[in-house]
Amino acid sequence: AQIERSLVIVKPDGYRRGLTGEVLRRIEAKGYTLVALKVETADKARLAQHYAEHEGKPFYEPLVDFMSSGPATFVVIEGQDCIKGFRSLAGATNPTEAAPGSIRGDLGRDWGLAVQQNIVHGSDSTESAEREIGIWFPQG
Ligand code: YYY
Ligand code: MG
Repeated sequence: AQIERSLVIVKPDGYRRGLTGEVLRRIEAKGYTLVALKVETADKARLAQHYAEHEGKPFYEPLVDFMSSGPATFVVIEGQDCIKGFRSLAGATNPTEAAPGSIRGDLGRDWGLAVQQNIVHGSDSTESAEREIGIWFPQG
């Protein structure tokens, strides 16, 4: 257990649906701190870096198209074990399967699209968090 930072993204679907405040509220209610925050339409070059592990998978192209489709909110959060803790707040990747009580379980659904529009991203390890924070907040 240690104080960590994680990169959270409120994805374009969350932004369009007006759920940014609701996601930030849950992060703060959990006791994590907001360290940095910006609203930006992601460019595909940075998204390619961010999602490098998924390159070549069937959902990769629709994922990058979706993620660059409009503004998203990029947030660095901090707290004890916040990487695992935020993944728990977010719920399972597929919003239909995500447990009620989680962000994806309470607020997400299957829209019949080529990619899961599941409202949030959260880093999955300390290595990913460091790498992803460097991509979206290169100035530190
Ligand atoms: O970390 P997490 O976001 O929960 O899932 P990943 O397996 O890293 O996939 C990234 C992103 O890709 C996911 O949030 C939605 C989309 N996706 C998809 O549309 N269909 C899949 N079968 C797997 C992932
Ligand atoms: Mg992931």
